[in-house]
Amino acid sequence: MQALKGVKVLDFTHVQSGPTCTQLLAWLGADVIKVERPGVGDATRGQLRDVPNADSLYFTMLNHNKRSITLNSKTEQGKDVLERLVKTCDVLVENFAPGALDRMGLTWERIQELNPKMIYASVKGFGPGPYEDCKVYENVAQCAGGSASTTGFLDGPPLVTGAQIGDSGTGLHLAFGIVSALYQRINSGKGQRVLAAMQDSVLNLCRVKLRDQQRLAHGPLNEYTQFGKGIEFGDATPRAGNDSGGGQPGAILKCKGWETDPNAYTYFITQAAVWEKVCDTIGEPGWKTDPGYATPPARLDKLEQIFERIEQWTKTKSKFEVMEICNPQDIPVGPILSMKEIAEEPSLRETETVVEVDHPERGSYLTVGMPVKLSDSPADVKRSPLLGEHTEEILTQVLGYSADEVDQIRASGAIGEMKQAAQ
Ligand code: CAO
Repeated sequence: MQALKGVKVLDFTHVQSGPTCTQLLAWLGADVIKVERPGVGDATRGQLRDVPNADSLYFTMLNHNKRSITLNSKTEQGKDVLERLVKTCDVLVENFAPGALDRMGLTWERIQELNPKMIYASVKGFGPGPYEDCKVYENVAQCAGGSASTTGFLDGPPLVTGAQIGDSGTGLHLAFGIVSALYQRINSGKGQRVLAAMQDSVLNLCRVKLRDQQRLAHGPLNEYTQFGKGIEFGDATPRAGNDSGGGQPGAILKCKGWETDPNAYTYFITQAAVWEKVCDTIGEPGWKTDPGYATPPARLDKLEQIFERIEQWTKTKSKFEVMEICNPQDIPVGPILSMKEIAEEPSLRETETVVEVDHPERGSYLTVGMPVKLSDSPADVKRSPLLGEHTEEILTQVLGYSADEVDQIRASGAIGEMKQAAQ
C-alpha cells in the first residue's frame, strides 16, 4: 500500500509549479483528479511540442499518475460538479493567478462551508504584500527570491539557473505543506490553507546567501575567491562564480577533452582535511609543508594559482578518471554530467530516477521518476492522462452521477470531448 492511498486530490493546477506538487502526491499513492478547461486543457499540453498533435513532453513529464476531467467551471453545471468535487476530495491544489479561484466562486469561506476538512493549497508568486497580485513565472521568482543576484560571475550580470527552483522548487515546498496539513488533520479534524509563495521558496533555497549577507557586516567573506584577489566587497552578497557555498575553496576545472566537449569539466574542492592528499595527487608534495600553502588561511590569496596547478593535472585525465582517483581518497570532486550522460546512465535507470514511459500519442519517452524513495511506498510511474480521458469515470465512479445525468451535463456544455487512447 502506498503512503497517500485513499487521499483524493482535486488538482486545479497548470504549467509547472502546481503540477510538480500534485505529481509527487500521485506518486505517493493519492488519487489526483486534474480539472482542465474543455478543449484547451493545461496550456503546457501544446507548448514546446516535438511530436505533432501529441501532448508535449512539458506536459507529460509533469502529470504522471493523474486522471483528467474536463470541466468548464464557469458554467452553472460546471460549478455544481466542481462543488461536488470539493465535497469529495481531501485536498484542493491550485496555482492560478491571484483571485482566479475567488472569481469562480470558490472562496476559502465557500470551500469551508462545502467541506470543513478540505486542505486548500496554493502556489502564488508572492506572499501577502506589495506584489501579492502579480502573475509570476520561474525566472521572475529566481530574481525576486535572491537567486539571480547571487548567481553568475562577479564581473557579469545576474544569472538565472537551469534548475527550476521557482516552479518545481515551490511545488516541492507545497507538497511538504500539504502532507503536514493532512497529518495535522488527523487530530484536529479540520482542513487549513497552505500557501507556498515562489519568492519564499526560492529564498529558502538561497538561505546560505542570506547567511553571507549578515556575515558581511562583520568583515569580508574570506572564503570567496574575490577575497583572495583583493577585490573589495560591496554592501550585498556578491555573485560568487563557481565558489563552493560551504566555506571550502572549490572550482570547476577543465578535464581531458575540454577543447571539444563542453562538459569535460570537474568540480574540485580543496577540502582542508585532505589537503595533503591533494598535494600528493597533483604532484606538489612540497605544498604540504611550505608555510605559504600548508594552512587554509595561507592559501586564501593563492587560490587562483592553486586551482590553475590542479587544472594542469585534471586536464590530463577524463572527468571520470578524476573521480576514480580522488573519490577513494575522500577528495571531493564531481564530474559535470551532460543531460545526455544522465539520460544514458544505467544506475539512474535501475533506481527508477530516470524512467522510460510509453504514451499512446507520442510513443516512449524518458522522464524523471520519484526523486524520494520510500521503502514501503514505491512509486510506479504511469503515463499522463489525455485531455478529459477520465471525465466520465470520475463523474460516475467518484461523484456518483448516473449515466443520464452525465448526458445532461454534457449537453449543457460543462464538459468537453474525452480523448481516448487508441487500443
Ligand atoms: N474552466 C473555466 N475557467 C477556467 C478553468 C476551467 N476549468 N481553468 C482555468 N480557468 C480560468 C481561470 O478562472 C482564469 O480566469 P479569470 O482570469 O477570468 O478569472 C483563467 O482561466 C486563467 O487563469 P490564470 O490567470 O491563472 O492563467 P494565465 O495563463 O493568465 O497565468 C500564471 C498563468 C502561471 C502566470 C498564473 O496562473 C500565476 O501567476 N499563477 C501563480 C504563480 C505560478 O504558479 N506561477 C508558476 C507558473 S509556471 O509553473
